[in-house]
Amino acid sequence: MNDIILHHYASSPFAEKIRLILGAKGLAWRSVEIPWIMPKPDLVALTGGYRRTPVLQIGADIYCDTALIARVLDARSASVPLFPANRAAAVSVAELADRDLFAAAVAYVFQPAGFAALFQGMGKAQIDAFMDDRKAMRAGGSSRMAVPEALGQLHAWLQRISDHLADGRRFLVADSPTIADFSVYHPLWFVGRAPALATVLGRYPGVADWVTRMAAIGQGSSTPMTSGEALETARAARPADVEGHVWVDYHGCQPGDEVEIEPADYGIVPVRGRLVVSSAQRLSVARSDERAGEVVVHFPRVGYRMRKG
Ligand SMILES: N[C@@H](CCC(=O)N[C@@H](CS)C(=O)NCC(=O)O)C(=O)O
Repeated sequence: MNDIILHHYASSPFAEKIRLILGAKGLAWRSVEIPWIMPKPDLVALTGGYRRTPVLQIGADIYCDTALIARVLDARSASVPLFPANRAAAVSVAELADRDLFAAAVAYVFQPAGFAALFQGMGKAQIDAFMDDRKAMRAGGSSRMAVPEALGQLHAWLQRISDHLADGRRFLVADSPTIADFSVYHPLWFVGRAPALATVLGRYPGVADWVTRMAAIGQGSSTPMTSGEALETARAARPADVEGHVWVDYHGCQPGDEVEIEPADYGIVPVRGRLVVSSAQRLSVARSDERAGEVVVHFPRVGYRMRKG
């Protein structure tokens, strides 16, 4: 009932961020493979609309976005602390990397040599479906940058990381990896999946060594679970993570108000429910689903917007 269930697919960089955190913390997890394009009916039954990857489930608590998932896992295991209090800047580095370095890495890989690696073994119809899905996902949100811009930004990031590591430190801000390391790592891991393009990393040997160190953390131990079993697990459980959060309100909301929450950048699908957590860092709604039962869907505040009514 308390199992850590990760809904993800192998080639997702943000999922790799979480898989590696699970590995670093030595947490056992259940692995639900989700489609990498819409429709994702079983995932959406749990989330109420949120479609991005990955999503973490613990019983009837559903956590969206790796910024929040990382905090939940950090609360679950103190080993390899992701948010050391005396290294608060790690969070800002992570947010920047999740947004800007990720955008640059994806845009850089989205060129013929990258497609060849990414779409290996796939037919034209599947590739077209993927491209259409991502175009639709970005409608009304941020668009993908052109390859030359992406390459320029990637080099700027790599140079900065290289300079930062030049004093011989093993990880970015502490003696062990923090959220900053995991967030900087996953976009570079994605570039590494396209060998013809990954040569760009070779020009920064200090970064390449750090990437090797991060990769060695591994993904911990997981056992497969079907999406049907995950839905059953949610249905059989009661949401547990709604107590003990101090109510912090900027929207004029009371507990129980009907609200909609959605990402502010892309994949903008509102999730509707009754607001049950409104804390400094988190917004959570309770909702009822025919197949998933009574669930609570949790979002980080940063990067999301909420409407009343
Ligand atoms: N801010 C989100 C971003 C997640 C994200 O963009 N994930 C990508 C995959 S790496 C995605 O959702 N792609 C579309 C999809 O999987 O349907 C997070 O940290 O979880």
